[in-house]
Amino acid sequence: MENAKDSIEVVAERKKRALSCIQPTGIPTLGNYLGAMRNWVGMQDEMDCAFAVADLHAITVRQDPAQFKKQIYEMFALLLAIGLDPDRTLLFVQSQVPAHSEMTWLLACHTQFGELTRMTQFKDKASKHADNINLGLFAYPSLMAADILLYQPDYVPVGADQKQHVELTRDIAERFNNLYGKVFTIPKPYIIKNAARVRSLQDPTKKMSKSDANQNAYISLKDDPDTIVRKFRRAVTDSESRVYYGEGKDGINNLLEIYSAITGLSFEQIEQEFDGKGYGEFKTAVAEAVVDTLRPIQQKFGELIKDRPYLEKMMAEGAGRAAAVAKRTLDKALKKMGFVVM
Ligand code: ATP
Ligand code: LTN
Repeated sequence: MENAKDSIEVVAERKKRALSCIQPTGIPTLGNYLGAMRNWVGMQDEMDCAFAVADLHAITVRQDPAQFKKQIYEMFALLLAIGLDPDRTLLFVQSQVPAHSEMTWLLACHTQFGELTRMTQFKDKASKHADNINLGLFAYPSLMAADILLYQPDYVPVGADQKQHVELTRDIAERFNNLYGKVFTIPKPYIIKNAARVRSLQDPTKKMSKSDANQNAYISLKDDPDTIVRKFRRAVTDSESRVYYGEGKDGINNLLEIYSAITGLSFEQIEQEFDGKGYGEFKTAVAEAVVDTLRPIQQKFGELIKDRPYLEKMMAEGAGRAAAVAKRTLDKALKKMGFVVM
């Protein structure tokens, strides 16, 4: 009796778990930061967190090997620079944990062709890279499901564009559990409403994307203060001059969302702050708020990126810890399916 009671308490007290990953396909934008990465930092206080550089996902489109390697180091350094703490949080590089590739095959055999053809990201990327619609691009969600399910997270903090992939992961996990018995925790997408979809500064109907051909469309986390101010000054708005959130004001709405996400002020408070002032003044204020937010991150990043031995040490530690967790889930899945696990 004693034991049963104890175990109930332990279950109730288990900290929630969260996992997310980011592809090393370039320097992240303000959209990646506000929509996803910044929220990860705060989550460390409440949950057991794991975050990874999804390098295997990045090769679904062609990468130049030398550039790719640089981007993997940069993304890992950036995770540290934004304030993810390797003492509390599991930080690792996906390809350094072989269980991700192994689990992908098991899950690919439980992912339906029809499901994959419905994925918006696949349709988008297939049309952008029409000369290279490879099997990996199509199977991308099975690898993402493996990333997630190996760590049994309760939440997957992502921007709104990834919700569909997390929902497919849930379907795959439920299908697997129904067939073989409970192996996987069913994860939920965790989408921060504020800044879930930061828009392009040049076409505010589209999301801000680091692969946009027009550099004025996005703020890179590496942009210097002058560049940030210049890009915000050029941001596309509308022909009015009053700062308020409204229909047909996509450009201003986007700036309001960015400013609100950074300052914590509500739209009403911001509207009051800029009452009687024009777009120029508002754009400058948004730019300055962004510069102030990025300054400490850029400083830390500058120090870390010069120290490859330190980054490699952190990668090795993270990969070791991640492999132990991942192997446990992989073995459980293999056993339940009937494989002979040694
Ligand atoms: P790419 O431009 O190369 O397709 P991306 O900029 O969309 O990539 P990812 O690496 O795919 O970036 O995304 C990393 C995380 O950032 C994901 O959780 C994604 O949902 C989030 N994210 C990406 N763009 C935005 C945005 N504009 N606003 C809010 N969140 C975003
Ligand atoms: N597909 C995601 C990156 C990604 C991911 C994951 C996110 C790969 N594996 C696991 C959350 C959990 C993207 O393109 N942003």
